This record gives sequence, C-alpha cells and structure tokens, in this order.
Amino acid sequence: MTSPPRIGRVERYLHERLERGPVHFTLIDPDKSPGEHAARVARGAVELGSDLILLGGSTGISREVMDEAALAVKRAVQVPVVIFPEGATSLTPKADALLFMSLLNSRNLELVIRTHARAAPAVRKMGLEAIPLGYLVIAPGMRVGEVGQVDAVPRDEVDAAAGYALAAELLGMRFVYLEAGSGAPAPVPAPMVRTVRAILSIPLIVGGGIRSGADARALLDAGAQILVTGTIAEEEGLGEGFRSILAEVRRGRGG
Ligand code: 1GP
Repeated sequence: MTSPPRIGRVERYLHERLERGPVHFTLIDPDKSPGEHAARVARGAVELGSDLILLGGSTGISREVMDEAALAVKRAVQVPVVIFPEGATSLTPKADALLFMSLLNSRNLELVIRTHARAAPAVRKMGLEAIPLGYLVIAPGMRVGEVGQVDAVPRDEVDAAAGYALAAELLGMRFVYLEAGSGAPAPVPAPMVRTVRAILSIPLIVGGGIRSGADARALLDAGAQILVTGTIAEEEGLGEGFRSILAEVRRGRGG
C-alpha cells in the first residue's frame, strides 16, 4: 500500500509562517551554549520574532548534550526545536523535528546519502519528523566546506547553484538551503539568491555570514524566504546586529 508523503507538524507550521512573510531560524550550538544558556538565547530570540530554534553546528555534539539542550529550549519557548545534524550521533527524540539534509555538493557519499541510509530506521523509530532538504555549500564554505569535503559553488556561478537547487526540488526535497558557511565574511551573494529563487518552487533558506540588517535586507529583497543566523548571537549576544536582522524580517511581514 502506498500513501502520499506525510507533511509533519513542523513543516506545516513553516508553511503557515511563510504565508505571512519571511522567516528566521536561530541556530544554537549546544556545545558552546549548553542547556539553560541555550534556553536563554532561544527565549530572547523568539521575543524578537525568530520562528524556530535550530540545534547543531559543531562537530561531535553528544546525544546527552543535545537531549539537555532540546529539553531546556522546549521548556523555554513555544516555537519548534529542530536538529541541524552534523551526523547521526547527535539525534534526539526530545526535538520536534530533524533537517534530513543531503549535502548536495560533497565529494563524500557519506554526507550525500550513506549516513542517511544508516540513520533512517532510527529516525523513524524515534518518531522524529524528518524535513527533506537539499543543502548546498557556496564559497567560502568555512568549516562545513572542509569537514563536508565540498566542491563549493563559486560565488559567481549562479547557474550552477540554480542547477543544484532545481535538482533537489525535482528529487522531491522540500527545502533548499544555500550555505556560505558559519562565520563567513559575507553571506551568499544576492544575485545567486535571486537566480535560485526564480527557478525554485519550494522555500529557499539562506545562511552563513549574515551579520547586519543590511545583509538581511539584501537577501530578503533577492528572494530568500528563511534566514539562518548563528554566530552573531554567539559573539555579540542579542544586541544591535541581531536586533536589526530581526527588524528586517519583521518588516518583511509588514510589522
Ligand atoms: C551556519 O548558516 C548557519 O550553518 C549560520 O551561519 O554562524 O555565520 O550565522 P552564521
């Protein structure tokens, strides 16, 4: 017996939010901001209008650290708490969902599909909602570019990025994430975002190097629908930079 794909609760929530305008994800690394610290960052971010908390980011986050962070953040905020995985070891059923992401331009098949094949039965058993996503690293790529053994898409090769993004959609993935790399000196170029947006029907996520309201504005104007920030809150807290990014996101929603 077959049945149409099941869209989970978090994915439905995202589509409802996207109807109202741009969406923001706050990425928290539980190794750097464990438990109650993660909860404090999440609470402040959600008060400013962030729509979802992503947990992940560094290598080798243990299951215990993830469990603790997911529980603490869920107690602190109403928005979904979603795992941004760096491998199969940090999965926790305490989160609401998992970005089930293929690193499209990795040379390492482990990160394209093989780890997924091993982890899929455990994901199903945990009852974790899996959100299918194509993850594409754009130069400079930073650490994820290295660890992910990526052939990063050069910043001026907009058609190459569009090809990957459309292939992800045609393969049935339901989100595309353009990643410049955490801490990148500049975000994904706006012309690339514009070209990818024009060809894609599924929501476009952009992250890496977003440090100011002006960065956010340029990406939103180019058609990014979901912005992800991590480093800025880690380095500066929820100060002026973070606030100005969220102000642009709220402005895109009309207030
Ligand atoms: C990293 O895209 C995210 O995977 C966030 O990047 O840390 O540069 O905000 P930053």
